[in-house]
Amino acid sequence: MRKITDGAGASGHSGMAQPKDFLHPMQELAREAGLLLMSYFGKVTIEYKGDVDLVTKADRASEQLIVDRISKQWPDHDLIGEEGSRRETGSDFRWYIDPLDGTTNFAHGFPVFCVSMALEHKGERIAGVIYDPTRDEMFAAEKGSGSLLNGRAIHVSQTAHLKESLVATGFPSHKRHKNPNIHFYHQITLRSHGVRRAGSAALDLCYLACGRYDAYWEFNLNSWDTAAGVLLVEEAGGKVTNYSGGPFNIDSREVLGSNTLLHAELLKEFQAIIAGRVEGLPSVAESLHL
Ligand code: 2AM
Ligand code: CA
Repeated sequence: MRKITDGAGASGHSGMAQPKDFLHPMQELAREAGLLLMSYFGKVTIEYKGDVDLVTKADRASEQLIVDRISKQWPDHDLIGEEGSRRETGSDFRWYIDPLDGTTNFAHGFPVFCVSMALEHKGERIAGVIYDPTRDEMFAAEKGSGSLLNGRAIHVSQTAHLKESLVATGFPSHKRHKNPNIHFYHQITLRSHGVRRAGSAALDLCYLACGRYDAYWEFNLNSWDTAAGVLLVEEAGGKVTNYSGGPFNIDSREVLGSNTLLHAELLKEFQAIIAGRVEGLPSVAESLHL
């Protein structure tokens, strides 16, 4: 097991920094933020950040809590949070914080949302934690050490064919007219057991990591949506790339994850959809036998 030091535990003998486990404090913080979200759940006041991009008091309170704790414990670490928190000092460490992933669900009382946090060291994501307070499910991964759900190792599914798979995707809450995902949704629905769109990218990635889903894709996500979840999938034996099979990049507008076994088949389907080789939709009149 390889652990990364934050330099806080320098040894008197060797002068070498001692390994420091970030996962434990990260999980404690995610749980605390998740419980804070629950105290607002069902009684939120909705504001509008953009077009129909909902933001609630809970998003801001959760981010404030997380940023305050990180700043106290690791004052020299950089961070980026969905609700606008930024610290960019050139530190080797950088946090990605999504204080409430699934805000639209949360605002409507639909219990699919979570807290997501990842920690990067010298450009490599080394730890990620996602906590779903509605089910008390704590997903955690450390680079090189596997993924856990409530302390137990998790693995991606063994489903080997798209036609036997359950897949997930998501749609953004604004600029919906320009999102091409409905075409992918249609085609993959025709070729699988179904495509779910539950509204939290971070939880979608967790569910892929623990085998509830066999694959997942989405357009136009931000770094805080994917940073922890992608590590969870990879550490659980899954694969995450862009739509051409190239390496996933944290700033990429494309994320395609699978249980590894399905990846080649999915990439083939995606290339066909991008090239326009698709099954057309019957007209409404045709479907209704009018
Ligand atoms: P949020 O709930 O934190 O906003 C929905 O499938 C996923 O997309 C959620 O994880 C959601 O995160 C994210 N999302 C919602 N609106 C978005 C937008 N306009 N751009 C990018 N991601 C968005
Ligand atoms: Ca988010």
